[in-house]
Amino acid sequence: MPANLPPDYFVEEKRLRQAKSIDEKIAIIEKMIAIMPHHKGTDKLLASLRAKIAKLREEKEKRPQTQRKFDQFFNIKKDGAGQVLCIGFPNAGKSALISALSGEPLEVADYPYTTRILHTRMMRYEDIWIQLVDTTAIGDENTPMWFGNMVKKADVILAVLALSDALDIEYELIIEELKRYRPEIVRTGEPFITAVNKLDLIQYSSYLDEFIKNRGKEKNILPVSAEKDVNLHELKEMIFNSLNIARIYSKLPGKKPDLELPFVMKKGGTVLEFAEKIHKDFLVKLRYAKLWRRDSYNGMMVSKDFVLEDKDIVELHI
Ligand SMILES: Nc1nc2c(ncn2[C@@H]2O[C@H](COP(=O)(O)OP(=O)(O)OP(=O)(O)O)[C@@H](O)[C@H]2O)c(=O)[nH]1
Ligand SMILES: [Mg+2]
Repeated sequence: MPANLPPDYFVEEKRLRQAKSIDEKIAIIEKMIAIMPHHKGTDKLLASLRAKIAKLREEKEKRPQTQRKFDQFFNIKKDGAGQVLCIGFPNAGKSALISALSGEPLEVADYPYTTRILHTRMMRYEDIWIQLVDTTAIGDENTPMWFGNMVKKADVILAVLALSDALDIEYELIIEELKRYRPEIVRTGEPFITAVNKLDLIQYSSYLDEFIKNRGKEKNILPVSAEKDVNLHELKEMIFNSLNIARIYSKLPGKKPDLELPFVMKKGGTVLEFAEKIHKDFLVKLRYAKLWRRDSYNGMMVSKDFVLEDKDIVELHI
């Protein structure tokens, strides 16, 4: 028996093909079921439409878990004083470098595309922790899953290049990729660092000299060796400076300051912004603060809009 479907049905069918969300799809199929004539000739069609709805509902149930898995693998939540996204071509030594900086091992191997998902390690810098994110190499099939999103939100981007005769061209390619999501990346003041790893491969020294000569002025460029532990402390310092943060220590009247656990804020923040971090009530109650700063302030009274610097000690008064 022919189904004799009305034109409306086909309109909905077309809409279904263009629908994006699961809810939208279910609503359209329900409408199709309502529109279609119900008789023996449409039994099969009806059954298949109902099966489609059931499948979509099932998919919807599963979604949150899938989303969680995706986030866990490719969309890393920030932690610590800032997030450093480490990017580069296969075998550059991203994982080796992050392992060395954090003291927590990651899988390192001499074949390309060893790292298949994003991993995080916490790096200690003086009295704070900084989050380092190890990534899948540029060119890995998983890289499009995280690249744009993570590049946009990173507090610092750390490009890792292996010392080789392709240094200059690889640097160019990385900049091109980054510019798609952070067009300002080549500007000074943007949090961007280039680590030229495998400094120990001395057969390529001349390429490094040339690279530094041509690019040295552009950005924070630092030759390092993850394996031989060269310039890793300098790299940590560069990362900290690029984060552009200030550590502020709070002090209670009549007590010693708490030098164990600094509050971390963006550089250029005021006394009031610091107070607000401690408790939102301070926003209205704060009257003034006293400040200790090496070599200059020694418990001097400062106003709410006073700009704080790294390692300031602050006593809030309400
Ligand atoms: N000579 C030398 N080799 C290094 C250095 N750092 C890493 N390697 C070696 O380079 C190879 C690749 O290191 P990985 O850390 O796995 O590189 P990756 O950038 O994470 O690579 P993918 O995960 O594939 O993108 C390994 O064989 C490391 O032992 C270094 O400073 N000097
Ligand atoms: Mg790796």
